[in-house]
Amino acid sequence: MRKLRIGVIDLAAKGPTRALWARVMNANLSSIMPQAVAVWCREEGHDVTFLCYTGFEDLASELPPEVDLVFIGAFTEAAQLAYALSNLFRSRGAVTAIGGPHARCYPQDAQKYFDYVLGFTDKPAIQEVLTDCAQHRPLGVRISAPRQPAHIPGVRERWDFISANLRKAPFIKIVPMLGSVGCPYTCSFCIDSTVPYQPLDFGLMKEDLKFLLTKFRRPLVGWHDPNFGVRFDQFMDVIEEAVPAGSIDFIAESSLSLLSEPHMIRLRRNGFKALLPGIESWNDLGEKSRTGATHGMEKVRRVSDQVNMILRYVPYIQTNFVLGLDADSGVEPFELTKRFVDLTPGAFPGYSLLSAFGEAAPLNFEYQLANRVIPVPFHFLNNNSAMNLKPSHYGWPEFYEHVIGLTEYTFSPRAISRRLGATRAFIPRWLNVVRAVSSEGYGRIRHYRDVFRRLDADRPFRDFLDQETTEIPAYFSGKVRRDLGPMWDWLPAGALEHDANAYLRSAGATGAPATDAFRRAANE
Ligand code: B12
Ligand code: SF4
Repeated sequence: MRKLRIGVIDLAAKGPTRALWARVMNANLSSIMPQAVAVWCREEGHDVTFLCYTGFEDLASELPPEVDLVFIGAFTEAAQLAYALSNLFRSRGAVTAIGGPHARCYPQDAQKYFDYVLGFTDKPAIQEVLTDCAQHRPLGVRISAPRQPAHIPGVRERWDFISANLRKAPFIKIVPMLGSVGCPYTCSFCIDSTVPYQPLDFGLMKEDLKFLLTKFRRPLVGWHDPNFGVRFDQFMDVIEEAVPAGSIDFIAESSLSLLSEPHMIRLRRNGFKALLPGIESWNDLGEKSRTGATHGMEKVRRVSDQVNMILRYVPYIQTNFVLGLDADSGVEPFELTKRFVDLTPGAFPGYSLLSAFGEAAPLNFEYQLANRVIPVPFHFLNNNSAMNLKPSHYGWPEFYEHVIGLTEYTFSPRAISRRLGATRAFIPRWLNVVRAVSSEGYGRIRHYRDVFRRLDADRPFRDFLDQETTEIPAYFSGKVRRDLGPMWDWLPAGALEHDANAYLRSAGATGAPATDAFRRAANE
């Protein structure tokens, strides 16, 4: 095989930003897989240039100049930027490939703009692209490994790329690691509900943790596992056998059901400093928090007690909620969340607007069947900028009024100062304040107020959200244009639109959800 010049681009941002929170965090949002792809390409003997775009670089000048093949990793919010980049690289004669959450959720759309669209990705899948390395236009080829990979290069192998990213992080430097893929639970709204749980190589994890102690005085590891600690004791054994207790700090996303007091004791001993459990709703999704049939205020008290208990063991906790779920109606869910904020002042609540990311989850099939999905441009699909599902029990103005009320309550001077008072450690205390006064708190309040105003004043915008037209309103296109800057000129015609029911159509006559996992099950 000829030696290829390969570019690997990790889009951790969707466009330029100056937000303070982004300055602190964006370099820490780098993904593991683009680094893994870069390692695999080098192992095959190719020249690799790697770039993680965090929104602070001059993208045009940092792009790898002469390449035969480019891999781009993108979330859906960065899809339009990815499409523009692909067009630019194609104009220079390169072949392009996309992988990551967007490619998994919207493969049919990505095929229109890339030569290769990767689903589950392992080394053989990358080798297939490297061997073929040809133009596939107008429709790209879809390549997917039969399942999530059993081996992903560890920190030592990815170190060149990790260290280059972390040089961009001003003071908090999070090393991304992965201990498992998939999840044994089956929450139908989740991309991992159909992906079998699979721990990765424990030996490699131990080696990586030891390696990190040679690089940092006190490393900080962010576990990217969809649900960290499913095999709790095994994971704790790995950490305890690898490094002295408390020598590495850890952050993990874990379901509330795994965060019992005995587990918290062990997590604290092992250096866990931040946890991100999902609460989602007071009326639904009990499976995830294991609150079963408990609803309403009873669930608020129970969850709040548990979160306050967790806060005795770790200094930082972000509790995630989904707003606009079908089980919710009226003002009650929002008022219950305000009570949670009162009862749990040390927690940082993360609010997501209900979103259906293409074929991510089985539930999205039902949303499309019911014709509820709105083709909001990908650029806004990040759980906050816009919502692509009409809430079933709220009109838009009523819904946004509640969202604004809750966000204002959560980031009021009173709530911010109570959070400050209830957080013990220095960095978490101030991180919470920065988050609140930057893009994640005040920024969102401004944005939601703008949306609320437009629901009344901007007819094309409202008609689009009401599914009376599919014409993209000027509000959306103008914003994409501003955010993409010079890259806007490279956005292919029609790339702001997408088929919101592509999943439904791809399932065809069988009526079966067409996620990677369903396809695999069908093939076996
Ligand atoms: C860990 C995680 C995070 C971490 C780390 C993010 C990161 N940059 O990697 C944090 C907490 C920072 C995060 C933030 C966000 N996240 Co997140 N996150 C996850 C989570 C739980 C696990 C993803 C993971 O790493 N899995 C392990 C890897 C190995 O598996 P995988 O992701 O399935 O990837 C496979 C393939 O897609 C492919 N692949 C992946 N990347 C690439 C890249 C290339 C080049 C190639 C060829 C292949 C490839 O190979 C992998 C192996 O088969 C998923 C939910 C889930 N359960 O998957 C959500 C998820 C990916 N996140 C999501 C969202 C929306 C966000 C946010 C926008 C939320 C927000 N408003 O802030 C931000 C965006 C951050 C950013 N721009 O970087 C959505 C994405 C939907 C979408 N289509 O965009 C998901 C799917 C959750 C959901 N809502 O359903 N997230
Ligand atoms: S527990 Fe979390 S990761 Fe697992 S299926 Fe449910 S939402 Fe997804």
